[in-house]
Amino acid sequence: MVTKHEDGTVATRQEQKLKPPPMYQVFLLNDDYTPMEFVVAILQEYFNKDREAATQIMLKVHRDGKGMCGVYPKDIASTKVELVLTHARKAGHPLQCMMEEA
Ligand code: TYC
Repeated sequence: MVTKHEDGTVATRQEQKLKPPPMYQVFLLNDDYTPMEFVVAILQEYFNKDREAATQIMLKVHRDGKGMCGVYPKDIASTKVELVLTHARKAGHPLQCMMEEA
């Protein structure tokens, strides 16, 4: 952008063209072995869901194969996926967690 002042001076400024950062949806995937109670605890601990909301999401994943846990900027989504996978493996469960650009 170019601004001409009355005294003849000229000011330039870079156009405001920055887009908001892309957001990422984090999903849990169903499997036959991870206990329902473990999935509910994961949703409460890492995705700030209360017990009611966590149970609804867990049941949706159980029924439909996949369910959304939250939407975050890339680095936060990626950290949550890593934390969930680490927690699940340490507990000996095959729970899968993934992210997708929203
Ligand atoms: N299907 C699992 C069971 O019957 C429960 C489960 C729900 C597992 C959600 C993973 O992301 C998941 N114990």
